[in-house]
Amino acid sequence: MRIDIITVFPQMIAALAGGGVVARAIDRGLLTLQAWNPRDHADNAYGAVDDRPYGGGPGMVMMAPPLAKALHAARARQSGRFRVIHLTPRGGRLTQAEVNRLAGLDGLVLLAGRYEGVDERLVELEVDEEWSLGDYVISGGELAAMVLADAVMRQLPGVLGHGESARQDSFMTGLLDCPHYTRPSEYRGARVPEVLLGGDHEAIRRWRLKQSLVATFEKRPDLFRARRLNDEEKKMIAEHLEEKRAGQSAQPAQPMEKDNA
Ligand code: 9D3
Repeated sequence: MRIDIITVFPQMIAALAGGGVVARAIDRGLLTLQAWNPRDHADNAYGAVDDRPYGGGPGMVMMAPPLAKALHAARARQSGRFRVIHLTPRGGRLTQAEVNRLAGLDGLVLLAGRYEGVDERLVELEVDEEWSLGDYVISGGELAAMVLADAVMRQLPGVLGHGESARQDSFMTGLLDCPHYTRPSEYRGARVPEVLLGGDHEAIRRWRLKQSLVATFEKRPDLFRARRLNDEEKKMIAEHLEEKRAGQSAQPAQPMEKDNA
């Protein structure tokens, strides 16, 4: 795969090649990564790539011409099936399903904006898709582009080690992961759950599945509702609810948490 990133902070992208799955993919010849700086394509004497917004208001807007020139230079290096993707808070929230789809392409051109955003005409003329990481504000599109590149690369065959690729990622199964433990078997008085110390693989499978189901039920009701349960899983959740009920009546009622109002 080839990934080009359009950014006024190409140094940030260099961090991607310094370690992790992206670095490994580059080392193995599975990925070519290149950053393109619109500043190198600015037509004014100052190398300015931003200007004040028409209509007034705070901040600056990235100008279309230098972005378009950087984008066209990147496009010229792409081949096969590729998409131009703008990372922006105005995009839909990126999901594993979209990441998997993008991993099937030959290349990506990622547009990382700064300031208040990018001139909309550049988006209309050049961009195929717009994606956001989620409903919180970060300072620019670079970190989002790096997250997308990492998520896509780990889906490519040969990028992860055997142990890692064999393992199903939790968002693939629709459940949160179970908790993990390693040595020592006792840490600050807390023991590793007994079932994990024995060799009963079926008991371990059931324990992990129940932990995953309960964590998803308690922390991610949105994921839980979207997932169909089989009979074994329904029993585990029923057990959990019974344990919770029993646990509550055995204990004095918790004082209600103070709200922030
Ligand atoms: C109220 C105006 N702000 C929109 C929320 C302006 C603004 C803030 C921060 C415009 C751009 C940015 C920089 N953020 C990104 O480029 C970005 C982003 C993000 O802030 N959150 C989640 N996903 C992404 S993807 C790119």
